[in-house]
Amino acid sequence: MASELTELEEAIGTLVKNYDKYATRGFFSRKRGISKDSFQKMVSQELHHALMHTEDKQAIDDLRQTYDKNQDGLIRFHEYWTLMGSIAMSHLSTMEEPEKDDS
Ligand SMILES: [Ca+2]
Repeated sequence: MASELTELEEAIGTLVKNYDKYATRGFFSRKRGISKDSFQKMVSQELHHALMHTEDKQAIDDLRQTYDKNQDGLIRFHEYWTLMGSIAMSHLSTMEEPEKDDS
């Protein structure tokens, strides 16, 4: 019997599957990445709780351009991963309690 994945392994798999859902086809394609239209769709459908202004196409495009580091018009996997890291970071900051002032 195969062992079940841990919660963390499941979460990583979810992030990878989400990328695959919105990226252009062909794993080894040099053009593999999330296009402008797909990025709009992904943000409005998958990240509307985590991000603000997800109905604002210009705001989403500004976000896309911020993470499209090599400016090739596609969000590549490493650029997507950086975006997910930023969202995770803001998630972490909401989980951490403010430091108590003992004075
Ligand atoms: Ca890019």
